[in-house]
Amino acid sequence: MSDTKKNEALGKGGELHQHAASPEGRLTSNQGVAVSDDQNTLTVGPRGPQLLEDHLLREKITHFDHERIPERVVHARGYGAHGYFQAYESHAKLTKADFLQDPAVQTPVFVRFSTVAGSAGSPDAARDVRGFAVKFYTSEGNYDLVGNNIPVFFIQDAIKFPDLIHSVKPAPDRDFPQAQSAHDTFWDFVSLIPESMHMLMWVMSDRAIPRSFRMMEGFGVHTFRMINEQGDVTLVKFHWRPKLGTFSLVWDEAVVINGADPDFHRRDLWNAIESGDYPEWELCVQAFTEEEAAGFNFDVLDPTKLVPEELVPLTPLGKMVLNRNVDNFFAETEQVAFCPSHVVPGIDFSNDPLLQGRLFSYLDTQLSRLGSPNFHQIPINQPKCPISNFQRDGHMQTFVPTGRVANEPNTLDDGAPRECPKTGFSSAPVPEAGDKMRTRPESFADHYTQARQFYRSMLDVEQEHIAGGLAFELGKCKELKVRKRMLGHLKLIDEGLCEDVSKKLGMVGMADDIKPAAPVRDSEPSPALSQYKKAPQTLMGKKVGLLTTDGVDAKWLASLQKAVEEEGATLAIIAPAAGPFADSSGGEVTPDDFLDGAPSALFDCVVVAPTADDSAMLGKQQAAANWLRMAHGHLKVIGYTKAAESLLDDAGVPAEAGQGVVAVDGGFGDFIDWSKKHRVWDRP
Ligand code: HDD
Repeated sequence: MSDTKKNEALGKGGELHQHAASPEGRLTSNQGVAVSDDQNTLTVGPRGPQLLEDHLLREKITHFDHERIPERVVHARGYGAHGYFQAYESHAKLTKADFLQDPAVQTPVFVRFSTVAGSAGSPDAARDVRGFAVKFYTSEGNYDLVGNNIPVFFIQDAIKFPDLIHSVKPAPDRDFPQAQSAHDTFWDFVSLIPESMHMLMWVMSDRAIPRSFRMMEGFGVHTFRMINEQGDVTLVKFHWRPKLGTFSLVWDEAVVINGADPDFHRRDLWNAIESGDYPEWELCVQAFTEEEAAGFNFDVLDPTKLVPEELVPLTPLGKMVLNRNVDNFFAETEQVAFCPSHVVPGIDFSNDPLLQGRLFSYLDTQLSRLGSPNFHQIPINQPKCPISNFQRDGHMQTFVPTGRVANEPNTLDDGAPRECPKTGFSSAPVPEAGDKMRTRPESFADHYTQARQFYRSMLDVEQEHIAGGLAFELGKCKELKVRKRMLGHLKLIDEGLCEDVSKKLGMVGMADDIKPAAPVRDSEPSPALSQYKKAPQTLMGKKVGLLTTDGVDAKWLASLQKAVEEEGATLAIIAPAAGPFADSSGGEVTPDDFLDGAPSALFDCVVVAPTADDSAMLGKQQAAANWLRMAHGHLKVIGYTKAAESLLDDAGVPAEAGQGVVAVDGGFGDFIDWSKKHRVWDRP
């Protein structure tokens, strides 16, 4: 029997690997032997030494000792979920890829979001790029779109990747700082490679501190090829657009969240899926021809450049919905193995030198991380279509191929798999010729024009955040030469930006004089690059924090709950203490959290509604006053009841309706309208 038949016989999608629980609920060893006592080791007498013969102890402890596998060398901290992708219509004109043909077909997907620099236990809200990796289990095999939430990258050639990552990871001598680029080695390195300037603008912007995985865009970064049935080739850039819009934290809020809830992003995703509020993204492409690309004033093979949407608009292909949390984090999220080289017929690579290097790196890393060339047999990695070939053996082989033939071609086994020249994967027949060389194309030399375009396309507040991010990070660099070099680059990007950061660092006029390799050009701003210019006014998917106390008006509470839910948001009730309390009608209210455990940083907007007595009492407590002050400082919309006025006074928070601090006794309309703006950006 071939591998295929064997797999079909045993079931697919991993079912064959699920170990059956014993019907009687028996606890067994790994050999299936029932265990009579799992509390006590085998000893000589009640107080005597343990016996080596205790095979149950040895099996259990040995397995435990080997539970960990190497964490990912980058993107170690991540969180995944299952779902499906569905095309809106047939995209046969663009590609023959089967999962993009039939709008009736739902293709299963597994998605893993991640941070890049931190180790597996690092906090979620670190300032960092976010990974956005999608595995499509298509009928023609697995397709992995391994992208980020930022459309460009730091480097142009994969040979620099180990240097980049070594520079951002904790310094090898002292092993800190963790999950941060705010240190000398990183800024020393990037300031020596001007190609990183565009990406640095993105990483210092709000994009690097997303509010939620659900509110993040995703990008394939590189230019890829799509090939249709007729063999026509189109160049494409992939985009994921979140249904909820793209939103971010502010830096000070992120710092608080990292302490209060290091699992902020994974908890948010898990909760949303558990409650049936399924996150959704639209997959789009920018599609263009080789001829069009030749006319752009940047090279589409350069991964430090993006194609402005004003130049090539997005074509929506379909939607992705995440609707199932994993059953087991290790088995699924930790063992999932993405490789940009996993493509299906109809999708192909370009010569982007960063992509070409990635095609090698990922397969290689899975071998060290998962320990075997059979990692595709792990249920989360198994295609949901038949696998049939003559690759054999290796560590942890779990398939049981039968028959005497393991070579192709052969005439001995009729059931043996054969090539499919017409339908199998084939590369776009692109002519290539040239001398062997180690060089960087001239067309990759302009490192500042798109960095400038990005910065100048931002709203004032977004520009302030970029300057703030840069000042924070460079301020952590102890080497003045590194700061000066970076200021020199900033001067080339935008003189105003350089001045802002120089002032914050107390280093005005100290920027190095840097000569760009190619002239820096002014381009039209691209409004599509600004997160908040295009942000939808919505509360969908957001979280409203209510600070209230014993005796809260039951009717009022129910109507707040209703108003929040009608907007697709959730209400979290925060009380001075963690235990249940009574509302005005004597009904029991169980708070979701309590003051000491849930700073207002965890919510998108807040309402304060203590009873009059409690308002006075809370006003004297630092925790309550801070809760409000912090919400105000983080530019959040604050709703308050009449009884809360003294608390606002005590906290020093002015009750100014024009500044998004609104009364909610008479209804929630104003509060909801303000909250939909996400933040009160012009609050002093
Ligand atoms: Fe990478 C993981 C995304 C450049 C080498 N990368 C990894 C993951 C994402 C990306 C999302 C996590 C996948 C998961 O959740 O398991 N990487 C990118 C993007 C890049 C990029 C968008 C540039 C456009 N990466 C890149 C280069 C190299 C690597 C240039 C090496 C030459 N990346 C890796 C890796 C990782 C990885 C070492 C670590 C764990 C893994 O692959 O499975 O091979």
